[in-house]
Amino acid sequence: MRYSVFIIFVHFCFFPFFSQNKKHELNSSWQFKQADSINWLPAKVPGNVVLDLWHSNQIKDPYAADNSISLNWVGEKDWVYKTNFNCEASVLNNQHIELVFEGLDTHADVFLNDSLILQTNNMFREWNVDVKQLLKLGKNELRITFKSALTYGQIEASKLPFILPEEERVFSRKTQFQFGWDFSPRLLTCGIWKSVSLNVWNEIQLKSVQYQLKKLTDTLAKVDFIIETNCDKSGNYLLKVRLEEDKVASKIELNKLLKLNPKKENQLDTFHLDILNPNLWWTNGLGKASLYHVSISLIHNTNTIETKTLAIGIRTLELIQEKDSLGVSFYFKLNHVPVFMKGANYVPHDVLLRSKTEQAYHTELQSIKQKHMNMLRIWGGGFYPDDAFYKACDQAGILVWQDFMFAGAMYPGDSNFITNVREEIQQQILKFRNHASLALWCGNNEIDEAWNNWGWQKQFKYSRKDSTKIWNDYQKLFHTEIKSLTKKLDPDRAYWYSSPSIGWGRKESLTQGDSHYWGVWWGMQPFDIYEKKVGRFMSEYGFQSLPDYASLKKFCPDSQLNLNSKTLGAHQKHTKGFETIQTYLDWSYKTPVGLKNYTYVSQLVQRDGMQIAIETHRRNKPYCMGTLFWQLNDSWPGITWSAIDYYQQPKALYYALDRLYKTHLISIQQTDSLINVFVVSDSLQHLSGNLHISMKNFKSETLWQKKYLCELNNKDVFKLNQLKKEIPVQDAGTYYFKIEFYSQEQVIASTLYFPVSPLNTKLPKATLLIKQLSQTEFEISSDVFAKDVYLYNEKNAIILNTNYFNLEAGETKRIKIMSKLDKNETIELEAITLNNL
Ligand code: BMA
Repeated sequence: MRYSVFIIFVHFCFFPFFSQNKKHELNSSWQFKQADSINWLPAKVPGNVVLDLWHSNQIKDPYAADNSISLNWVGEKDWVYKTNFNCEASVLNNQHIELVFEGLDTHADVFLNDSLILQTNNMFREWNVDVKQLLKLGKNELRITFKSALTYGQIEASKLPFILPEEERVFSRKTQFQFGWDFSPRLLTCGIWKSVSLNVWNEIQLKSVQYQLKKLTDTLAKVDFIIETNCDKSGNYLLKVRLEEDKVASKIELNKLLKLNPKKENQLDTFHLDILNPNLWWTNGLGKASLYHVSISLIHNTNTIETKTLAIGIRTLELIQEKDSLGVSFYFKLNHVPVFMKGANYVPHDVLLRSKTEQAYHTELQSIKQKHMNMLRIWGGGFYPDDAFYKACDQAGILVWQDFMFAGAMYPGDSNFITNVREEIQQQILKFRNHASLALWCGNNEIDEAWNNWGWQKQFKYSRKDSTKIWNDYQKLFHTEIKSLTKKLDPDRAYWYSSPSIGWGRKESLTQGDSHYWGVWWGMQPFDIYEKKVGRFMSEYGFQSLPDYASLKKFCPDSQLNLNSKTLGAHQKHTKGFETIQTYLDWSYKTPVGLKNYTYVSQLVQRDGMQIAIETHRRNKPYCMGTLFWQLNDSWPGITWSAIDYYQQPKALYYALDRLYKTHLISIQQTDSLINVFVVSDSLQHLSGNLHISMKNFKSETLWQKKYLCELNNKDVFKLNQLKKEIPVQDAGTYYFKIEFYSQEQVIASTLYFPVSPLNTKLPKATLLIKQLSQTEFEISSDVFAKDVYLYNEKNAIILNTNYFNLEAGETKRIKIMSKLDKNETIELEAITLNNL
């Protein structure tokens, strides 16, 4: 008896065959210091040096006041992080022990018990070191030195015979916008920005699973799972694949015997599966984003060694670029249906890389879904999103245009740099390629355009030889290396070299490829130029506004709440930002008194501009098949092009998306003699109904009205020309049109249209009545037509179901507070309307 107990003990301690593969996090007890200091301070991992300095009271809140501008020194220094951790026999006895860094920012030397085990140079890569031989039973020390990315950049730049544009940032594979951008401050972090762990395994490891759709008919989806294993020991293993659909009881379970050979790295096995009558994954607005949940387990005898789970969406997606009479098309076909893309550009959620929870991504994507979007573009100057972002997009039916992280600069082409990038790209492809929401890989943001149009050749006085070398390096990276990696590892996904492919100053930018139109803002052209500059796929255009006033108060001391203050100056990163806002504001509005009112009007200006762009792009389908405004969100509390500010407060533009991106849109365009009414439909269904047009004065009395039959075919644009001379003559500043599209007694779409700009609209003073119905519900009405009613509470930032709306005389509108309130919290609403400014 005694003997057998001993045998079992030995077996478990020294031959832990087929035990579960495990991950032990090493995120606790970290300390940090400046390299030449002796004072260690507590550090948080994942995190970075700026956050740690702030939390240790060494620097002031970098988001507040003008504190960020005095933090340059942080990026100039070297920093050290260390932790001690205990290693127990249960860890040490595993055959493979790997130290895994999910993200190190950026130039790091890693020491385990004083041995240099790793040198890193890319914050977008995961690093994995075999530490079995170096780990000790009991106490171990992990120490990481981070060298300044600025110093690194200087050294690398000095090795080249020419200057690369943006040379301080291009040598470091580090998030580029931290070096300073026009929507975000210069704030250079370093540190352990993602989780650290010890991963242990024995005999066999499930390395990756790749999902591939092989064939799709109405009744059958043939899918493959390509399973990659690492194996030390020959043997028979069981692979169990389980697939179940979201909220549907039926499931498929399949087992497969794997015969694996020892020491055969990265063995691939393919698993075929037939799914009968599959439910397809559709984008928001076209159908359900059906997902199948797959779990793949590796089993030996009855022990589960490792399990991987993924959610797959069954769909086909093609990027169609075909020559036509006007140029070359650029649109996506989802399950063989051309889809008009409606969305925005997504910038990093935080310049200080603070982590974001799965729940926060989910809430964000559900809100985006409610705004009828179906695509986001992840901009190439930031960082790759978390897997949780992609999961939330899969669930919400939002496609993702994924840039690789290169923006507005020329990058080196030496073999070390290329090898480093190759590894980064490979890791990102493997990480995201199974997601239904991933639409396209894009090489970079605005590099092709910059090289051809931004005057660098002159500015940097390149010789012919230098110029050829820089351009060849560009082509090597984006036209050869990255392209071939995407083709090899993710063959069914489209690859697009650069967004945009042609700069906005050139006419071809409007006849082919995707287009960034910056004639508005950068070119100072009026908003109605958008009506003329329509490309095949508008992937960037935008206009700035100030954040919500309650948000301004969060980072700006009261004494600084004016446009000329140091604080607001420090939060406006565009050199002519305030001037540009003012110029456009002057074209349509009176400059209001006080910052609160200015904030409000700046948001109306932004919304008006984006409205012209979005409506024009949608009216022009199928010539134009996508509109993504710049930019959805913010990386810090700045004065930027965003639709939602850093504190998650929606701006007027975000609320306006309820109408602008809705499946059916009514849009008006005036000529000298006509009022053209368009009804745009993105629906797959035919719809017939009536279009009611009425002309009303500001007491909301009807001056004229007419009804028209309207037949909307599948994804159609219906156009009606209304002669102006049929309409009673009136001073154009005294009335508005109300247009509604009714089908089966329901209002499918509606809009209000003002024949002249707000500056010339003679709005009467309005008396608004706000009645509180419950803690979160209100009713609001007005004695006369009230334009752009903005409801707010200065002390509490709140989100409402609707805001910046119009109220007709006598109309009562129900308003709901959507933000979470404490049980006994009472919020009073105040209102601004354009009538009373
Ligand atoms: C776009 C982007 C960014 C920039 C924005 C606003 O083109 O690609 O580089 O922040 O313009 O200027």
